[in-house]
Amino acid sequence: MSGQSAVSAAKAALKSQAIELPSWAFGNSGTRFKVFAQPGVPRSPEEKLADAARVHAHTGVAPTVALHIPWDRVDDYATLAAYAGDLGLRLGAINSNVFQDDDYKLGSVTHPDAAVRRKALGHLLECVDIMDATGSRDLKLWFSDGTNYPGQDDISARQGRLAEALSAVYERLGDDQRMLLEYKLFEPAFYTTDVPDWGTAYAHCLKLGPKAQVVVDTGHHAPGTNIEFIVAMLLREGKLGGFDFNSRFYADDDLMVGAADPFQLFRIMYEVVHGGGLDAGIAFMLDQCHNIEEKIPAIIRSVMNVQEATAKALLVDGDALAKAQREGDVLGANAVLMDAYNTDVRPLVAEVRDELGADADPVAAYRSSGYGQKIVADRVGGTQAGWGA
Ligand code: AOS
Ligand code: ZN
Ligand code: ZN
Repeated sequence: MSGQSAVSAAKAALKSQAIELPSWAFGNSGTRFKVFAQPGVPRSPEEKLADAARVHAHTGVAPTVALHIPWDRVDDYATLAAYAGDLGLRLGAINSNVFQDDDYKLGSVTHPDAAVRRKALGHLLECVDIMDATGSRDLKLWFSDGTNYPGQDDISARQGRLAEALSAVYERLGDDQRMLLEYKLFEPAFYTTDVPDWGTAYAHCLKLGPKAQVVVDTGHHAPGTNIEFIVAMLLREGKLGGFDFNSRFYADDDLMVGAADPFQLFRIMYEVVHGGGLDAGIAFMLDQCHNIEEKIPAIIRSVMNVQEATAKALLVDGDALAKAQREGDVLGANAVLMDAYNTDVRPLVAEVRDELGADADPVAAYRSSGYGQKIVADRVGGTQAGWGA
């Protein structure tokens, strides 16, 4: 492809990319040491959607919002979906929560007590009811289930209990719905985690069928893990359902995607682009918490980081790379990738946003919009929604 047509193709692909925002990123969050409350944060799911609409207005590529149940519980989900529609948004993945209840101390769907397992399954099925009302395609499942001590429970039996619950949820899914199974190395369980890695998630999804796919949360791996390899493998097998993007320095830090390691994000997006994943229905979700930084501009920055990494991945000269690889030109092949990574794509993505009717400089546009001051003035009183609220 000539330079000019490569740029046009990249622009077209960037215009159709959709990055999903997590409702909880707009609320207060923190660590187990302290939640630093910020003025102006949303007090309701509707206000979270209003903030998300600002992010979409400025970036042009963030049209969907993931909900977390019960943090975003409302009486009528169809009304909430209609409200999202009025704001120019759609409701995205429904995230279940079987980790914030005293009953789940020893697990949820893998708990040794069948009554607790039934309660957890009831919640997961309720989440599918909510998907029916919101028109959401994806149910995102993350389980905190695991054990802290050797001998605490039967590792294999827990896998059986997990499979049983997943299969009941799978049976309940509609034709156009999917379940996305998220893995995480550890935490809150420290000895065993029931879905600790992509292999475990993949094995369950493979048995379940085509509507079950794996979610790669970029913060859920051991240091040094080659995440792009996992992405390439899952994509080859048709089992990459989505991403929870964020950055980690140490554990599940949930920092802004592309902040800690933009090169890793580029390598991941290169595998997505190369494997045909931009048009494969993959959900490009953020899963972040903005504990000390201002939330809306941080989310705008995160969307831009994903977009810039995607742009660089799209600019990799595939023909030159394939030729260098065929010829065993190790340095040449590496140089092709590095040339794309080292390209300043900021003018390109600014043009894309401009052509989408968004803002060339979204953070500056947000700052000059006065929205930040308005929500601080308007949102006084009431209980501010937050992580875990
Ligand atoms: C937890 O570590 C996971 O990343 C989940 O995606 C979780 O549901 C989300 O982070 C909201 O807390
Ligand atoms: Zn996640
Ligand atoms: Zn996480």
